[in-house]
Amino acid sequence: MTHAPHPDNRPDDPASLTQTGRMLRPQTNGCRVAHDLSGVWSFRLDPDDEGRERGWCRGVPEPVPAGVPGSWNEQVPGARDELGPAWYERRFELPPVGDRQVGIRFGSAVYAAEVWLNGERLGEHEGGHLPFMLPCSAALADGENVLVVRVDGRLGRDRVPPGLVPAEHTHGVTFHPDVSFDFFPFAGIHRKVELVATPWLGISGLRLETVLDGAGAALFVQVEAGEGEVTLALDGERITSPHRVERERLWCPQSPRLHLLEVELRRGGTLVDRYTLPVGLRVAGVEGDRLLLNGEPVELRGFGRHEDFPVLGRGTAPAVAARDLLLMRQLGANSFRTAHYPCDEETLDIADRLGLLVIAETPAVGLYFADEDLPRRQELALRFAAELIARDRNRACVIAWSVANEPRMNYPGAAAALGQLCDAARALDGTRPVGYATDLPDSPGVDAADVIFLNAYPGWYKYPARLETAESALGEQLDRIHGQHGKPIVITEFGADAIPGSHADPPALWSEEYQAELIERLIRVAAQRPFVAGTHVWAFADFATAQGTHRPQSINFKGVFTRERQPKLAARRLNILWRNHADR
Ligand code: BDP
Repeated sequence: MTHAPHPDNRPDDPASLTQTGRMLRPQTNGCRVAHDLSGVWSFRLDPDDEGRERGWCRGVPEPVPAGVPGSWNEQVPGARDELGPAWYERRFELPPVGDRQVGIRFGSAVYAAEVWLNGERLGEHEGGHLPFMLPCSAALADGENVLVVRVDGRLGRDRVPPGLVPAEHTHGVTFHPDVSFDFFPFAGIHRKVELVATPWLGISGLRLETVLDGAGAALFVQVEAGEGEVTLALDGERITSPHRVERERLWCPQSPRLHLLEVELRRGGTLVDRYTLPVGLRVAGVEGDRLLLNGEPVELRGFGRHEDFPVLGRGTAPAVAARDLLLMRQLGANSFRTAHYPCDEETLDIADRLGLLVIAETPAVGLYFADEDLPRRQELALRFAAELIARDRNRACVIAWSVANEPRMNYPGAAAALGQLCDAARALDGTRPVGYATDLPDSPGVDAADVIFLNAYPGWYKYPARLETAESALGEQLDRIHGQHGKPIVITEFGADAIPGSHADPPALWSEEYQAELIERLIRVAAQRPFVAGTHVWAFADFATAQGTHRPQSINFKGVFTRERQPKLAARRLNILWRNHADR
């Protein structure tokens, strides 16, 4: 255990709080304050991008009310296809923060945010779906404070995920707005905003690692903190690092036990800081062509899941997350992928509690490797992977990292770029398998992954309406990939669109029967192959896309549930297939 002062953790160093914010999620206890600023904010679109010049950073004129968290697109009438910039304002009275360093932490602003407090610029952050903290002690006023945020959701080739991408680097479909990925580019402040007060030179970082050790496991705890004495307790009992635990206390889907870890920092006998964290102890890894959890082969059954709900857009709500994850458990699923970006932290809290195994994905969907802006996209993809790993590395539920989804592999530099992303993730966290979801498993680059995450659509994009051909095609593809690489394969996407209420006997494309039948058949094909370590149906629920001629109602209907979370036939079918698994 180390508790040397973190070099960044200096009271006068603005980077210290940024770093702290990334690594330790805010909490309120006797030493810390996390004051939620969610609620009704003031909002104004700025399509001509004139707000900066007009000084809106001091207060937004003629705003409309808007809910935070939430996307603006389905919330503000007429704003559906507007991607910004837009301005948000929130006034608040300073809560009693005492003599602590204060920052403002955003769970996610899509795509880029610039922040002012009382007219003073606090900083900016690029990239959605990941938290950032901006120190603000010096800008705070005692009474009313005016917080202003400019959010820019516009698309660009120099962004990740990229937009406005030339057709030869996309799947060849045209959307409005012009995205190269298959979901609506919702914009806004999508997650909690908190005013965070923490002790100066307090606890700034925490890193946990569980290692199998004979009949049990050892938990290693590394604490970064200012000067002083650090103590640890697990479930109320003092421990030191490493701490041995018996096998029955390990976390797994059948028994998602969480233990309360308490970290305290004292100086001269006085309590200076305290941080608590519910932790699950478990070990994830790969051996040969098997994916292992706590040293035993594990099979993932579940879904790819978007954060998407009517009116909220991509704004998160714990009730929606709870319903989704409870429905997954009810069906007998044990896993999901956070496609195609990191999910909200409260969703991961629920996954930890329910024993769901999560493949956590970065926002790098639709990467392409043509020269234009390539270094910038790669730099961002690397940065976002690092931010994701810093946020989620202590999570029991997160068992693997996916560093990209369906990168276009038609450029010579593609394989090397993917290799660099996988290596970077492994260097930051050597405790979880790394991969990327690919629809092109025969391209070079696949060997960079520890697990092959395969997206495959036999019976839909390939061999549509031909159920038997779809089965044999998937079987052949799986055997070929396995023969070439000898690694475990998780089928991270397969499925078919089903328009809710559309029925056909015999099953036909777009009907609920066809979707149910195809999913069942392909799961059976996978089940015959022990090296297939999982099947994730695409998708958990229907979700909004940009407008395009191949997306009726601007919805991707591959959900097993509707966008409102009502079941289609496939949900019942999956329940029958999955209900007898021991780790339900
Ligand atoms: C895959 C993509 C996913 C799409 C899906 C589909 O990874 O984002 O939504 O296809 O077309 O290629 O439904």
